[in-house]
Amino acid sequence: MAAMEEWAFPTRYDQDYLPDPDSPYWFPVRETMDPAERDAAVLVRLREVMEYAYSTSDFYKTKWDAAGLKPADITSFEAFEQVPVVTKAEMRESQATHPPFGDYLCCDESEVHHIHGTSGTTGAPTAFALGRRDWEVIADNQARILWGMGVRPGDTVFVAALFSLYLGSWGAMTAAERLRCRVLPFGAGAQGMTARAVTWLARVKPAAFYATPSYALRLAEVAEAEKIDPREFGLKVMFFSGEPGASVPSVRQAIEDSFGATVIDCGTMAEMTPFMSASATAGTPDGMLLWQDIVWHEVCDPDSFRTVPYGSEGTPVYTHLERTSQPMIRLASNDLTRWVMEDNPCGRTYPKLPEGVYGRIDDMIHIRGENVYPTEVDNYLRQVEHYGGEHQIVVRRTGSMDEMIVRAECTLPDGERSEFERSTGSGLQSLLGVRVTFESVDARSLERAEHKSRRVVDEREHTKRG
Ligand code: 8LH
Repeated sequence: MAAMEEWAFPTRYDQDYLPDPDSPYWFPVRETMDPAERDAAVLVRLREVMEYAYSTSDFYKTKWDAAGLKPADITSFEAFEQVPVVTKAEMRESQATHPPFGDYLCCDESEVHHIHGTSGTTGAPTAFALGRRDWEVIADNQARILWGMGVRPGDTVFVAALFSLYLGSWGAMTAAERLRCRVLPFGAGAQGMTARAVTWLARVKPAAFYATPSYALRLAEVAEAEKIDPREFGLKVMFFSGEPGASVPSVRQAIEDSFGATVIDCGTMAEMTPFMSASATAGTPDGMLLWQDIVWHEVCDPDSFRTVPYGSEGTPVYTHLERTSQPMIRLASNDLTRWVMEDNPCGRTYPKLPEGVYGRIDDMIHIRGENVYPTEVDNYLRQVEHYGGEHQIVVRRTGSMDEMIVRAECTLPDGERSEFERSTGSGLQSLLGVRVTFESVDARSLERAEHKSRRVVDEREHTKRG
């Protein structure tokens, strides 16, 4: 086995490197090596990252001292699985007592190059500090993943996501710049911007496009309303992150049909930037591969945080292998997925999430003993004839009973919807195994997402979040 390319910690990549233009891989060795050999190298790296975090942050030192473990103890993955997970609540607490970045900032504040954060709509915001060297490494990591998606130097990359605190847009932009692409940082969210995006896409005809899946569907609707066929944009690759969608079969199909481009799912969490470390490739376009030499991804039992066997479902737990500013070591995602290890058509020897990330544990609707994933409703409705493209799920308690109301748009006139309502309602009920009150509303009457969609309104007191 040849040596792993640029495998050193702290990482510094050659900023002029580009792969052989005919190679599907950026780093052929790291991407296609025997997974057992890669895992052995990762285990050494995990110890190095832990040594670094232990010696540079009170947060990790206190946490691991309390758990009675030292970085030097991490001589096996079984030992690593004993490392307590980091939660978002702990980070919020750390930032409250050590503003603004918390005591898990492992570099000097003068090294901080970008500050991003959570929107703070559901509580105190969290700040993400990204070091100067980390930013460069992130760009390199994600340029490598874009290469895997089939994006090439000289391609125009249209970034249609919020340019603000959100890291998705910036991460896509810096990666495309490193790949020597032309970036069009269009953004999203301002009034009238979607119609302008249609004009720009039709004029510039970019090769690649980045957004949330909901936003791509919204864009297709706006284009169609303006009598422009989104296929005329000539897009080759559309890559998505931020929410489930690109791996939800009917959503993926709707995007592919509208735009005629390859749909790629990617994305972990903003804290985990390079967030594209879970990503499909041009040769393995379905699901997401876990690029284990960039970020160590575990799929774990949500109670014990021990990894579950391949083939099983669990919650992703992430560890940075190359970050030095705010390295996350066993960050609990609270999401749900299933992982497998099989031969990937693209030749990369990474594990895979065949159905992507289905959703967040706390977005799953628990109703009368059943668990309902909002994505199941989305996937079903998109296959129904006369569905108008948007819906809402309301869960409320009436007396002692929980009730689920699905309100979906319908393209038929008001007087002609009884069969649509009857068959869609009963179809949903048998799919989900719970009673559903189904209502239709006019097409285009529900709000469209400019960013991530929020379709569930849970009015029950006991599930309300702070
Ligand atoms: C996803 C996915 C996906 C994210 N499939 N669910 O966009 C990537 C980063 C920048 C991001 O969105 O970070 P943020 O705002 O911290 O949100 C992370 C959550 O978003 C994550 O825990 C998931 O619930 C969701 N998510 N990408 C399904 N491809």
